[in-house]
Amino acid sequence: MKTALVTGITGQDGAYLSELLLEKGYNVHGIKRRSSLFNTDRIDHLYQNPQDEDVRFRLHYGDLTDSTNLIRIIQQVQPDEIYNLGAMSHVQVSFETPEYTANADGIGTLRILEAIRILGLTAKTKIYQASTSELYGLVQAVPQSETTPFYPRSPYAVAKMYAYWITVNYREAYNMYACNGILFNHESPLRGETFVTRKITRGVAQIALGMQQKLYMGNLNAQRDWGHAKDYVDAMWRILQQEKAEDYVIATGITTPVRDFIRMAFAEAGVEVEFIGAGIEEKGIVKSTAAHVTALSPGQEVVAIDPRYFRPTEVDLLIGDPTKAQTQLGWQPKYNLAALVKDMVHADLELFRREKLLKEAGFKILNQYE
Ligand code: NDP
Ligand code: GDR
Repeated sequence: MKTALVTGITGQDGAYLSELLLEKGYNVHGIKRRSSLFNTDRIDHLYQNPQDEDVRFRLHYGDLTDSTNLIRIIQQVQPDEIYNLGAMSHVQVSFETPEYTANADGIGTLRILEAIRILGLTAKTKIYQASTSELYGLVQAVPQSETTPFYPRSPYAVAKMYAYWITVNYREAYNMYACNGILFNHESPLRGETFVTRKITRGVAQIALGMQQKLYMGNLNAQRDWGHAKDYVDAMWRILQQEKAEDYVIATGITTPVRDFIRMAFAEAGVEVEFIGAGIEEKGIVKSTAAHVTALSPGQEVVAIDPRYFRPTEVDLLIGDPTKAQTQLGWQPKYNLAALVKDMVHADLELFRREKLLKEAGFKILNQYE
């Protein structure tokens, strides 16, 4: 039975990966941060009492900014595989917290690699590093593959660039099995509430149920290669099961503007929308082709642009080339964009139907997020 250690286990990918590894018979250990409120909603269904027999899912308190804690946990767990998914993962927030982002996302990866070396586990422990399509940043060429040059456009992407190269360097310097999965955007009903897809599907659900009037958005022209997180965690596992440690792009190969995701999400909830207006310009660039989006029936404005959501530097276009993953890993996604949108919209409709019932019964409803 193999043992895996997952950082970022309370996040979207950590939850799906834990399910997959448990199904495959792994012992799964996860690192979670202490917080003043419970932060384990996504993995509560996997929880086992430490007192139970045959416990295969265990959590440890820890933080990627704390090396001694990482060394202690890795020494205790002696993992066959580490999936380093922990990160301050929000691109826009990284402009507000650049130093912390560099520490957790960049140096955090170094701390894991060094812990493996210090503990003499270089021959035993394989490492997966959660690298990102944000590394490509300012478009150099499309579709983006393992050989496309990087040009990061945010403190998040610059921190992840350090993590990418330190992983490659430790593989070459110490012969470690350490790999980068360069994953393009992947979403799901478990996606954090402030990422664009989930913000849209939550907004659409609330508007369709009459619980909210309008959604305020940023740049609707950005194009992303969106896949389903369930498919992408399978790729992470495959990356660590190869003869040789290598880096892989994981993507669908299809790109879609944010505007079209909005249209698809409203349509899934039975609301047809029309985009109106010339758009908003900033630094001479039209950031959005529509100033307003109106539901055709009953003619209500349902989306408006708020320039506060424009980023100081934007990543305009991402399209991945997953050929290497398809041929070498045998990886194929099961979900296309329509199936992803359907999954997310219906999960949020369900969630907000319940919220509405609670609200009508006099209970407080969930926080609204930006
Ligand atoms: P989430 O934001 O959903 O989850 C991030 C996880 O990291 C959470 O468990 C969070 O804990 C944890 N975390 C944050 N800071 C620290 C820290 N200092 N120490 C330890 N843990 C920390 O991200 P996703 O699941 O979407 O992404 C997983 C990884 O993949 C991230 O590294 C992300 O940057 C990367 N990535 C994601 C892509 C995507 O499209 N989803 C694409 C490419 C890469 P808490 O719950 O307490 O906040
Ligand atoms: P991204 O994801 O920055 O690609 O990073 P996000 O969903 O935040 O943004 C995608 C695009 O949508 C535009 N956008 C908005 N974004 C947000 N969050 N809120 C808005 O209101 C809004 N309006 C328009 C953005 O400008 C952007 O162009 C995600 C994260 O998961 C990273 O951790 C990961 O590395 C990359 O995907 C791949």
